[in-house]
Amino acid sequence: MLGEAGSDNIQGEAQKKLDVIANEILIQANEWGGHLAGMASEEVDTVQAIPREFPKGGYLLLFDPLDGSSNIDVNVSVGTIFSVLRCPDGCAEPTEADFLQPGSAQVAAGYAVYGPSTQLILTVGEGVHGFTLDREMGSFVYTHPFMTVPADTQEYAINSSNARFWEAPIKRYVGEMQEGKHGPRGKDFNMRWVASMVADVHRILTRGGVFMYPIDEKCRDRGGKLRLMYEANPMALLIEQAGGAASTGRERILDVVPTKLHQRVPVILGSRNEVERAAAYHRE
Ligand code: AFP
Repeated sequence: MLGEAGSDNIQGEAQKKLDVIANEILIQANEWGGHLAGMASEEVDTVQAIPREFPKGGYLLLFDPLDGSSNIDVNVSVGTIFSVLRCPDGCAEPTEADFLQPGSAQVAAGYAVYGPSTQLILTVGEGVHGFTLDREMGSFVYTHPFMTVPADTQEYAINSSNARFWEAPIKRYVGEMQEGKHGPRGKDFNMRWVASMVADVHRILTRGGVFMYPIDEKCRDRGGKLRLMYEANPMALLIEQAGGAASTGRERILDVVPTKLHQRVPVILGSRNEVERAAAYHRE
């Protein structure tokens, strides 16, 4: 089950076998239900039509079938991220243009995290709700009503091996946190980085924090590292619904108007006061 599948996805990244399998499972599980007009997957370059033999509905589903795939071989948490949009009127055969809606248009978003327990975290625009898989019953139990992100935190998540490539505002923001209680912030900060966005965001929804994948010199040409439609938008909706904030550093993520399906953006999200501070440093 593990290892390379020997093929590349649209982003030019090697696909793991589990990425391919997860993608196929999600398509097969969602194509026949009658709710969807079309799907788009991080692992597939074009939009995924609903086969003719199945009924169609009014929604578009976007997903990252297996986020954090570099963690598969080392048995660390991975997850599935999804976003739901309304299909514009008269959208019988949706094209890429029908999917290019800002994150604020999402009608639902969520993720499943495959960790010590399997949890499904969901928003339909009325708070964030968590469900835990009971393997004996074979169903998800509603265990975490109205999850919230505290406005302040002393924990941040960033891949600091990229520090030399960061822009000045992020260097300043992270540098001040690293100076701890003797620096301008006057308090010590803790750092975590799982390299599965699902797991990092799940920690923030559980105990607060700020997650960053900013633009840097390595990913500037691509616009960032994380994908707007499959990672940034669904996570931004969840975080905002939980009382946090989500920014590119220069604008609210949910306001970004996409120009292509596999677009990438810088991401700063989590505890509101920290995200606002990082955005203020960008404005300066
Ligand atoms: P993959 O799913 O393609 O492995 O990427 C995971 C991810 O998009 C996101 O989940 C992580 O936060 C981020 O990449 C980790 O990136 P680095 O390996 O550069 O730290």
